Amino acid sequence: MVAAEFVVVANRLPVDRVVTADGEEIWRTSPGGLVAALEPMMHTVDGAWVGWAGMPDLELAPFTADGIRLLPVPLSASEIQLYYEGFSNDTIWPLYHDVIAPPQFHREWWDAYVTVNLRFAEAAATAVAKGGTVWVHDYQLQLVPEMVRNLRPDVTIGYFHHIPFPAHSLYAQLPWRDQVLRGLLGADVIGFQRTQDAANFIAAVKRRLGYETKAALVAMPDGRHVHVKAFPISIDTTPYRELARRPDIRARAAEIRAGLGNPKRILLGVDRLDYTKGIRHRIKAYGELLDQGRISVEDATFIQVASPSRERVDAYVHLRDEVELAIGRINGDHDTLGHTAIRYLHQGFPREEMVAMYLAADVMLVTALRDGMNLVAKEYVATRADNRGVLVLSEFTGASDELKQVVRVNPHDIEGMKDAIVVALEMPREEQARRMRSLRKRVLEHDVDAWSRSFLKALEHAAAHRHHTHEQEHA
Ligand code: GDG
Repeated sequence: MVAAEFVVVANRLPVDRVVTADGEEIWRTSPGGLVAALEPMMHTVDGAWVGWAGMPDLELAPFTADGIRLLPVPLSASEIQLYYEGFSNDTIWPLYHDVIAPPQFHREWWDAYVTVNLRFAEAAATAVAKGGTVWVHDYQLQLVPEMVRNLRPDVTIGYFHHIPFPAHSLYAQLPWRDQVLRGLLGADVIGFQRTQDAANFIAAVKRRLGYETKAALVAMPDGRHVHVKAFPISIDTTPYRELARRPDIRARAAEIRAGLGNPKRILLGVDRLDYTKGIRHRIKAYGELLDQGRISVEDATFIQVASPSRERVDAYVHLRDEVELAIGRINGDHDTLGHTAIRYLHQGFPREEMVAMYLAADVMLVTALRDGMNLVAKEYVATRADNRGVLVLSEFTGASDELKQVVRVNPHDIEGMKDAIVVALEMPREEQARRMRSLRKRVLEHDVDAWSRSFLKALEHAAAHRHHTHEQEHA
């Protein structure tokens, strides 16, 4: 196998298995943000992507999909349970999202996490060319940077963390807190979504490992310097802007409104069905507005898309029950034969349909209790070419550091959220336009391409610095 100059390591390969019209099974790259961000890079340099193909016990040889070289890492059914559903999604995910749900600590989950991280690290270390670059993604693979460094001290390593990094008082609960910090510090550059995440990480490193830090640099005992910084992720705005212009999709948006009985306003929420997204709080606020007669179903219908997620993790099973019970009650109390309070869709949709919903929505509700960034907020903004529409945004999202002209909410404050929803529903056109113009400027200028370029620039800088230090030491 030819060694790759640039290796991406992520839990999932960026492909889905699809069956073509003539019955053939093929892999097609999934249109997710990360692929969009890295695709140009994967084509121009000699790149490869290490990840899991999404199915248990599947041993696949390396293959190419849409010109991207893919190196599948197999996971057994039991590893999926322990490493992925267990440690990643039931220990790290709740702990790093401020313990909104109680994290579960199990030693056998941790053992599987170490084993699987090593498998990913070995695959990357085998694939990468001499002096090449490895870019590791996200909380499922926090030990990979150190493992790759041990196997391949010649390569430059980046790590990007897509979710929040918690305050030390919470992080300290993790029984393997020092191992995880050391795992991450194997990288040359560690990227976070917000400056607060980077600050929390540096504080944990100082406190737990006692390493010296100066501004954004951690001085390691082996003489390396690790660069820790915020690189707020964004979206590829092009498909959203293009779809939003298409006449058929604009017609579909009108059809959606008509299908709901032409309410005066449409409110929209789009989330994976996850307890971090604040779906229950949002529903409660909207339900109370109806109960109190501050709005009616003719005034404002609420579409909630809750795409199925992590359905084998207990906390998600309970969440679904709670959300569906609450929605059932509100609809039962307030629906009429012509109008519905909440149109709830526990389904995934093609991107075309998502954009039609964004276009139909007068008010977008992003009320996460904690969210690394939240791309939905940016997608909504990208589609609003006519500068209409209002974004209600939780201050606990990474996006709220960048998007200032929103109706900002603390989702724990139900009264505050009710007032914010009313403000959004009643906002005059001119004010909507004034705010949306500035939101669009921010999102269109700071797109995912700008994000990956700035991260890669930091990595190049780190590589140059490492080579320089290496030469000095060996002069
Ligand atoms: C993690 C962090 C961070 C959702 N339902 C459908 C659908 N989606 C798409 C959205 C959006 C994406 O999924 C979700 O991204 P978010 O950023 O909102 O949230 P997470 O999934 O939690 O992502 C987050 C992100 O990583 C990137 O670093 O921002 O904080 O938690 O693109 O549009 N897409 C389609 N159908 C659906 O039904 N097509």
